[in-house]
Amino acid sequence: MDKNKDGFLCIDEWSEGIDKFLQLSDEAKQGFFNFMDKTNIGMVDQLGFLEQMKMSLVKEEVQKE
Ligand SMILES: [Ca+2]
Repeated sequence: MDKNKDGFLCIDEWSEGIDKFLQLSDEAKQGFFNFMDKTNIGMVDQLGFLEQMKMSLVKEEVQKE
């Protein structure tokens, strides 16, 4: 995902990476990117993203809440 190995995902890296997990429209990907970009730097922390993906997958399996 992180092509230039800076530890962050820009929107292009993000968009390409998301395609491997989910089928989303460009608008949805942009919205999700903005949601994950908590510091508004135009980049998403790759580890934070992978954690989120893991957590959401676990949540879907467990369905406790
Ligand atoms: Ca990068």
